[in-house]
Amino acid sequence: MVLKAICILKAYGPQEPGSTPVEGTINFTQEGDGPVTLEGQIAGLAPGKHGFHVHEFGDNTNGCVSAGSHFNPFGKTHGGPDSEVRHVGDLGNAVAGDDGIAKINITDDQVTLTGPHSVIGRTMVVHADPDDLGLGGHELSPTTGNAGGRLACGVIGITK
Ligand SMILES: [Cu+2]
Ligand SMILES: [Zn+2]
Repeated sequence: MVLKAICILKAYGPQEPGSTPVEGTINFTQEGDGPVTLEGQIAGLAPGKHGFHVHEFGDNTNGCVSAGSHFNPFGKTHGGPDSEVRHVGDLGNAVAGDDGIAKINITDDQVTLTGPHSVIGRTMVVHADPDDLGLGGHELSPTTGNAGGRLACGVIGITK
């Protein structure tokens, strides 16, 4: 069985006048209990790396802030997508080109759309700064990768 989900990322709160709003679409696909594929793009970013994670809650009451921390059902330390020790939600960085567009093409074997640790109903967040994958030596490296503010986010929902 193929499971599918979609996330529409939007910016909340006041935007800088004249700036392009950060927005994006990510499509999730999973066959059986295999790895999840994320495909899509995010526009309106500054060129370079932007932390990209699944956060715990699908709650946008206070914009992206109420999404809580990185989704971490196993109580691990923050890492990168290829780290042995990582949060389930740690997908590393979205990398924007000079046009401000980050193309997303990720295959991940910890994110899942099924079972008790499904990411459906949780929030994807794209950040202002690079995720240091836990290696930056900043006090926030072991929890957030020191990825800075939350530029845009969206709840992961079931689609056909
Ligand atoms: Cu995040
Ligand atoms: Zn994390």
